[in-house]
Amino acid sequence: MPTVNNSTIVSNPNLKQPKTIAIMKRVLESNDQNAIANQRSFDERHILAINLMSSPGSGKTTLLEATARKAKFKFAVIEGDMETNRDADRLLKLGVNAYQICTGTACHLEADMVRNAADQMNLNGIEVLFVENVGNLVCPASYELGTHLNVVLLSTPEGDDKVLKYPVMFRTADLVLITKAELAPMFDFSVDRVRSEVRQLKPEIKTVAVSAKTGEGFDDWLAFIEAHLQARQ
Ligand SMILES: Nc1nc2c(ncn2[C@@H]2O[C@H](COP(=O)(O)OP(=O)(O)OP(=O)(O)O)[C@@H](O)[C@H]2O)c(=O)[nH]1
Ligand SMILES: [Mg+2]
Repeated sequence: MPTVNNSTIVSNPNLKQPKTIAIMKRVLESNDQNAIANQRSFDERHILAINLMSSPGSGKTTLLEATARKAKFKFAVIEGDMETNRDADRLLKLGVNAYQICTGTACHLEADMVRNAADQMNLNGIEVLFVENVGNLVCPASYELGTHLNVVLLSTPEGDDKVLKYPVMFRTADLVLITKAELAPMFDFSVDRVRSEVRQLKPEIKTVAVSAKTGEGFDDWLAFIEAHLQARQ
């Protein structure tokens, strides 16, 4: 087994077979076509679509709950989880127009799932459509959904070393939200380290620290969305 820096790399020979590579390429190409169609449909309806991605439990749904309490713009949510309607139910309870996708075994959303969900929803008057992806810091980064913006969350209990360990995900980001910011001292989490590593990957990405408990950072989070809404008018 090959090793790098004394660590063992687990290699699956099947993934390197030309046939497997060709199938993956076709899946991604077909997904890209669906994503382009989604974006055209969002544009026609003047909807700003935002893909929220992060590890499980880093605070995506909590961010949306807090956004529902503070935002002036009208938004709807497509929720992606492997099982249960729990996240959509949390938002429906607050009066948010939310629709749950259960992916079964898939660890990410794909563009056709988002299209089917959007077709089931009444999006009249909606200005922003959030898509909460399945909790996973790896796979969702490879599947375009047709959203206009990617927001990647990193919560303080996960540790401040994650940006360069999961660069594919963080490179897709238009905004990085450091969530559970009030817990940073408890987890020796350095916001400065994350900011600097995000800049190292992609200098133009903005990083905002937020806390759903204290309200820290929410003005900046809402201002980010408002600025994109205005830019599209
Ligand atoms: N202390 C603290 N806890 C938070 C904050 N935001 C979220 N949490 C907690 O973190 C836990 C997970 O939050 P969720 O919003 O469900 O996380 P998620 O990213 O939607 O999780 P999945 O949908 O399973 O991927 C909950 O117990 C929240 O109460 C925060 O700002 N501070
Ligand atoms: Mg959630």
